[in-house]
Amino acid sequence: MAATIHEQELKSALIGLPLPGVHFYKQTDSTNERALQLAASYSAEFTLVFAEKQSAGRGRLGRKWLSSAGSSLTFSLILIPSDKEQEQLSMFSFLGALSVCRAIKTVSNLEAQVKWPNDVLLNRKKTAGVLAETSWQGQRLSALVLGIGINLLPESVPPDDQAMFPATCIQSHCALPLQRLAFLRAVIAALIDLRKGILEPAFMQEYRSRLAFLGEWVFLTSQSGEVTRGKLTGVDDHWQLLVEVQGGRQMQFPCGDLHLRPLSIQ
Ligand code: BT5
Repeated sequence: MAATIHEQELKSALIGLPLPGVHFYKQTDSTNERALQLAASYSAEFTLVFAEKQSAGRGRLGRKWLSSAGSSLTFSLILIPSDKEQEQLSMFSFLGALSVCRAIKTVSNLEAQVKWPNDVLLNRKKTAGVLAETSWQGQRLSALVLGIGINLLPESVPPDDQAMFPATCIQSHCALPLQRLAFLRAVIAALIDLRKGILEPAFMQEYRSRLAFLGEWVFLTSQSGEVTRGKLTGVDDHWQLLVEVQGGRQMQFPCGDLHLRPLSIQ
């Protein structure tokens, strides 16, 4: 039986990180929901909302995120994008995914990849997901909530029939036993560091270097069910996915309501 975390352990594990507030829930519906509620009245960058258990964890487009107390990590951070950053809010989802990749490298020396736009993969299977949601005061963006769900230990991996893409957990790929709080700290530390350079070319470069399925044939399925098939060739300077379709034509896809799947994974 995986050990659950208590509030004091969480706070002790994060000492020294510049977090203005740490909100712990033994159980809640969704840390994104709690963080959005918090942000509606008060927002300070890097406020953390952590839950040991979520009863209504959510993914993008109303999908569900499944997690398991004691073996997953589910948390949200409040971020305050600058005016310039607000021009490209999708960068923040990439920030979440890259932070998990960096933490995986730090803690286990494994090279994770990102399935565009923001799923973290190990050995071509999903081990973490990111959900960015915004909080508005009238026309003004007051905060962005970055929710991250990580499958750390084997109990966190959902059954095959509940995951639309093959799933895995980090522990399955490394021999050393993983500590959940140490891993959480590594993700948040990476995020704080990467956040500083989010508008710099190096940030995009790091994202590109982790892009999964590069050069492979992929399917892109839109919300309406429209399917595009082509070869994934990269990400352009506006964070759009580049896919070469039949006849050599290059198509661009903005970060949005698309589902990507390589032809090799049916
Ligand atoms: C995501 O959505 O991957 C974003 C997940 C974000 C979860 C965090 S947990 C903390 C915070 N609070 C929340 O309520 N949410 C955030 P998406 O790309 O739409 O993927 C969702 C799909 O992944 C589901 O429809 C399932 O098929 C699959 N899935 C669900 N749970 C999974 C898991 N633990 N591991 C792998 N795949 C999963």
